[in-house]
Amino acid sequence: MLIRPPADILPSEITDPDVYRARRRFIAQAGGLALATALPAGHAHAALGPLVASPLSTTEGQTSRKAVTTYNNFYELGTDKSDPAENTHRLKPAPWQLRIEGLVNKPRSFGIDEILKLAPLEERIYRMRCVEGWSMVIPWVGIPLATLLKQADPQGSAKYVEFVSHYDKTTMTRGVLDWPYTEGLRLDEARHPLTLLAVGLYGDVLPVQNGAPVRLVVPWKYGFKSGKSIVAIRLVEKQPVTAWMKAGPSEYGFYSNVNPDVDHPRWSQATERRIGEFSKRKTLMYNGYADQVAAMYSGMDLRRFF
Ligand SMILES: Nc1nc2c(c(=O)[nH]1)N[C@H]1C(S)=C(S)[C@@H](COP(=O)(O)O)O[C@H]1N2
Ligand SMILES: [Mo]
Repeated sequence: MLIRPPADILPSEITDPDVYRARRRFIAQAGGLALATALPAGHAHAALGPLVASPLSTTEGQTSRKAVTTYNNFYELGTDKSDPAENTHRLKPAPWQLRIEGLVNKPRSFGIDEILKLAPLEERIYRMRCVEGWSMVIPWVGIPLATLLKQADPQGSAKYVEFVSHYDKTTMTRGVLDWPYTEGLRLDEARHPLTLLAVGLYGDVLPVQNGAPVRLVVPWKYGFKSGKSIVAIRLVEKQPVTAWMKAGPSEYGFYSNVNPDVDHPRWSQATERRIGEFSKRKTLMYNGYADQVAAMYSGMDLRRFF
């Protein structure tokens, strides 16, 4: 195995008094070596360097790192929850380029190291609600997507943003979905301060199974809106048709905002099971982010625009 398992990194190697050097090391890992899995809890922040704690974070208890990194949906790496963590060799997260294209005045590509330099890295603890009825609380690390979009200078005609995930048919799942995995947001949703471009979790470089090296996190929408391992961000005029909309137009709408009052045809969305808890919780409107996001949907029929 070429990549040293992070569990083998001794605390003495990562307790660096110079936090700037620690941050640079994180950048080197994220941009070059790419850690396959996460460090043991407790050593996480030493490995990462300084993170800005976000006021947007929830104070709820976090889901265990173990669950966050072994109970995943990443169909390119297999359709069982345990598959992605077992099939990380199917995706090489470095080197990586993320293109911003379409209706922008400055189309360009970013390496991961360039993305990390755009803004201070924030830790944001977000609730995540999967459309299948389970939820987690995850400490993400990233920068606002708005910061990256600004770099490309979107044109006035851009109204939506399409996100394209990496796909390699020689190593990844065939069939199931119309690959590559694509997702979409309205431009105001993409620019919303809660929308995060994540490069890490639990203080470490993003594990492959969680969407290395760069994925989207949109906490008021069902989990599938948060595309993983993104290679292209495309500004467009018309609402994109996403991979899940193609697969099941009656089950997966474009908006997919968490809404306890609008059921999925196969599942009630009124309650959820927080991974690690026994009894169910009531699902909150917009996953508990209503104060921040409800205004974007005022006047819309949420049954029609589901
Ligand atoms: N490329 C890609 N992105 C994806 C998926 C996928 O299968 N492929 N699954 C989605 C779904 S359904 C969920 S719930 C979240 C899960 O993210 P996590 O495994 O980091 O918790 O990723 C989303 N992003
Ligand atoms: Mo999901």
